[in-house]
Amino acid sequence: MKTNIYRSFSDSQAEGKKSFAVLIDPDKIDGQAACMQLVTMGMANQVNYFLVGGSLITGNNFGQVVRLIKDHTDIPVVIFPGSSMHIEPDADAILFLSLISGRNPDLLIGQHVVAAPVLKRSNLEVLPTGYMLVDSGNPTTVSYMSNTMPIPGDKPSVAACTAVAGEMLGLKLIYMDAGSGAEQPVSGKMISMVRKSVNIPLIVGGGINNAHKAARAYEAGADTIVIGNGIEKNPNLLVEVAELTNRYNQQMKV
Ligand code: 1GP
Repeated sequence: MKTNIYRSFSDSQAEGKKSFAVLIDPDKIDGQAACMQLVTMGMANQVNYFLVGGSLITGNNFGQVVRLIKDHTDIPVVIFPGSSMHIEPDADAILFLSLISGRNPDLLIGQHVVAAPVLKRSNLEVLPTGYMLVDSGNPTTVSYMSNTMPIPGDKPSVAACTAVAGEMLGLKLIYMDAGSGAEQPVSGKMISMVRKSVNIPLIVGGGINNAHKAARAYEAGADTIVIGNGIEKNPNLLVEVAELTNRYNQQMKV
């Protein structure tokens, strides 16, 4: 079983380093040129990961987007699947998401059973991930599509207990997500409480649409932040957050 990508998450966490993942939604990216622009900017600014996926993918260019990125950069490509159909063997790894904030058995274990034999035959590194949706003020695509109730944004202890349970079940990453385009990102208080409660790497995303919010998530204890929407609207945000990430990591060396 491959472990390289997981090791990069856990080594960074152990060293106190932050990492930055750019999410590309194949449905939203406006053609090859726009995708290439992000790839080029990602390389120039040492982005750590490209995540490819989304909770509702209606087009058929998922594989094309993965291959385009893989053909032009060594930055790892990690699938962020919306369903068991989103498996692309040309990627490096897949977040094997169990939606532990919800009580929908299909997203806790059902789709995984369908995906397991396909993943077993593939060369993808499987990253067992406790996925936690957090209420952000407005209904997001992911909360609607998953038919689950997100964790209330003002209940950090519920989030912490959920994350601890995920870790005890053997999940290797926790991903807290306010949902793509969320009005409010996950609060610093919730991030900080979850960070203190578990030892595994913590990914945070949803609604981080400026460098200030990115800094707040890092300060609160996120090891990795994911940005999609904000970069779709303003590609220069990629540069700003990459600089922020590098600044954090330089401080760690002092
Ligand atoms: C969504 O966490 C990701 O699932 C990223 O969210 O698109 O709001 O950056 P944004």
